[in-house]
Amino acid sequence: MRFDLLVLAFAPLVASHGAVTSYIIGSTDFPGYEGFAPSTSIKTIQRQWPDYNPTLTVSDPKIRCNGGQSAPLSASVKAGENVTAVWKQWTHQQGPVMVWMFKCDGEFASCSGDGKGWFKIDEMGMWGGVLDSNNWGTAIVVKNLKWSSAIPSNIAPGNYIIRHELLALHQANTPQFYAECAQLVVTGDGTATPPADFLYPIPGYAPQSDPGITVDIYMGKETTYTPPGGRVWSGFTF
Ligand SMILES: *[C@@H]1O[C@H](CO)[C@@H](O)[C@H](O)[C@H]1NC(C)=O
Ligand SMILES: [Cu+2]
Repeated sequence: MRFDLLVLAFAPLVASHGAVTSYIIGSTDFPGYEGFAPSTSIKTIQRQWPDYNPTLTVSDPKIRCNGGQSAPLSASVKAGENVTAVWKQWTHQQGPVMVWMFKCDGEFASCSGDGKGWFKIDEMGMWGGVLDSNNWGTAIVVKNLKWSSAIPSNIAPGNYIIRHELLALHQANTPQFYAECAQLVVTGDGTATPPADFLYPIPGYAPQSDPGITVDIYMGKETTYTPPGGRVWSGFTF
């Protein structure tokens, strides 16, 4: 009886949300967590996360990596190469995709992602002028269950956290943040680092009242949308 109730309680949540469940770099697959069981998982490059549930406020520490603090492995990627995140399931078609990085000072084990060090390397908001549409980055994730981003080609090598964020806006004024992180060793002979005005803290990369976060997409008034958290850093700043 209890068991049935639990199943009923969890089924809709599991069916309607999602998380990054693996990564592809070059021709290599890097598994992430599945089945909400980090403690019994094989070792991964992904920071552990407990469930598919959204984070509801931009100031919640869980927004950083869905609760994950560290991972035993890391993946090597050349500057300029693509990293593709894979979602086993995803259903929300309104809201931006944002991909962030954070440069670690040293080892991953002591790199928590604290401070104003997060910068965007990729994003897709909305196109076509109608917020209540499926012309959104997250709708592309529904279709492909993948998102591929290039690591800036001239970025300084080192240890980085990569963070894939889906911000679901289908509930008016009730944003849902879904973000997972993985550990990357970036190689190459680049020297670029993002200037201060591209750097944000996570949690707290914008106020909850940011129009890119708290928005009623059904109001029919707005025709443009700007993802929160500033501009994408391409690696080249002139
Ligand atoms: C690599 O990432 C860029 C975006 O940064 C994207 O436009 C391109 O399609 C990706 N390439 C592949 C092969 O997925
Ligand atoms: Cu959901």
